[in-house]
Amino acid sequence: MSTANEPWGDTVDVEFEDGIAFVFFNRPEKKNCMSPSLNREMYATLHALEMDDRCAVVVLTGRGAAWSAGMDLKEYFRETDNEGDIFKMRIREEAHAWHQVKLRFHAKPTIAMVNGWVFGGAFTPLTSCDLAISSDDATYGLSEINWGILPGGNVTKAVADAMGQRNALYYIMTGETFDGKKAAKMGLVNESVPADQLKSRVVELAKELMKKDPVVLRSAKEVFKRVRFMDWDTANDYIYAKSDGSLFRSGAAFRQGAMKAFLDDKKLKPGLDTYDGDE
Ligand code: ACO
Ligand code: V55
Repeated sequence: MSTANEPWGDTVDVEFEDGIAFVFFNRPEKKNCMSPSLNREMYATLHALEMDDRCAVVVLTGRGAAWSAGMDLKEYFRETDNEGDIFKMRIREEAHAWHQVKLRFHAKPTIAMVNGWVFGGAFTPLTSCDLAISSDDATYGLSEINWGILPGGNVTKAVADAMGQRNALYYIMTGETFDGKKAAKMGLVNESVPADQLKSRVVELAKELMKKDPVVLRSAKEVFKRVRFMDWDTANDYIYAKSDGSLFRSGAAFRQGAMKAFLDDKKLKPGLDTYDGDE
């Protein structure tokens, strides 16, 4: 269903193209840094897209020269420094919720399309996207140390997870920048491509994801994101439970049809291709 009252339009914008929702950080004049209003609008936007039939895949990107220059030092930090405790905690909660909760476990597959600057607090939405494709000329930095804070708001945890100990500590402690190629080498993004191929590569990847059973695909990513923090026995039990649950919710026609196409009709090699439903 498309929604009558679309929640984006101020600091966030959305463009639909062949099943892809391109979600833009849309404060190009501020290098797309994240203010409390942007955080609220992002949550509402991502929440609405889960129920929007125009969106099969979410692509998170930025307008202008930046992907996102991190937290808004003016509106998120300095202007809230002297607010009361509960107000401040709520500003943080909203900053956390849209990417650590809504984006990380979004109902649709998510791809970060990194077009430019990525600083500090932007590393968490980046690592919350399921997949990430960078432009070679994007510039990344854990710049917190350069202005006197440590990487907060789960940035430290996100980079421990996505960059490995040596790389994470190097960039946490030096605040040096690195480019898209380096980000790919470290595994922070899946791939880095020349700027003029960024969108076409992302569209190609999104189309590949659109061929899968969407319910099972959602469970596959959710299971992955949760099991890494579980012990082996709990993980094994949880994986079976989610696997059964996802087949129940999807109707399991995809799985049944694919087995028939492979085992009986010999029309499909699932090692090499995705079942297309017509085989
Ligand atoms: N917070 C607040 N305002 C910002 C931010 C930010 N994170 N990033 C950019 N802006 C604003 C600038 O203050 C400027 O505002 P103005 O036009 O009102 O003066 C506008 O965006 C344009 O930025 P410039 O600095 O003029 O752009 P330039 O191309 O020269 O530099 C760069 C771009 C390198 C991204 C620079 O703006 C910068 O260093 N930004 C801060 C990056 C950063 O350290 N972010 C915080 C990470 S730590 C965290 O997120 C917790
Ligand atoms: C950051 C820091 C925060 C936060 C979100 O370093 C991001 C990035 C200190 O608080 O709430």
